[in-house]
Amino acid sequence: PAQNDDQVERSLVLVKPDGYRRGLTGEVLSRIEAKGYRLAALSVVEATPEQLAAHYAEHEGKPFYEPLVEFMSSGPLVAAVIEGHGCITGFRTIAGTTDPTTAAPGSIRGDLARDWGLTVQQNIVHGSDSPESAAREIAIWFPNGL
Ligand code: RTP
Ligand code: MG
Repeated sequence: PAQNDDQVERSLVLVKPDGYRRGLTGEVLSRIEAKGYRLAALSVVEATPEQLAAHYAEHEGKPFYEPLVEFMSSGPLVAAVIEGHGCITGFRTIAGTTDPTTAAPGSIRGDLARDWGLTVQQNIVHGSDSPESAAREIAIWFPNGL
């Protein structure tokens, strides 16, 4: 059947330092590919303070902002651009809700995120929440283009 090219999206996915440290990068990428999304770019990086300030600008001033930035600076992370029909909403669905405690079984956070003595911020992945966020975030993590 004909596909609607308007729905081909890109989303910025991060495997956060907890996911990378625990060796879950392959599991996350495997779920993305199994779902049918394509990897358009992939990189292991240590986030700079500037990247994190830009990425989390909407949360500046919130009580969890400083611990979040500290956690995101605690080790390497994996940045990826994924591509596919409806992949922005689709990836957030396979990621599960923000809090790993209540994230549905079958989701990345529901299946893999532990919260034993950890905080809600250690939830393995990030995914863009809108086309505007995706464009903004892709420029932050892939400043030289894809
Ligand atoms: P993300 O941006 O990482 O995909 O997650 P999200 O949309 O589900 O959550 P968001 O509200 O954008 O929050 C960004 C990240 O901040 C941490 N967080 N901690 N109450 C808290 O301690 C709290 N709330 C949010 C999480 O790491 C969340 O993913
Ligand atoms: Mg978010």
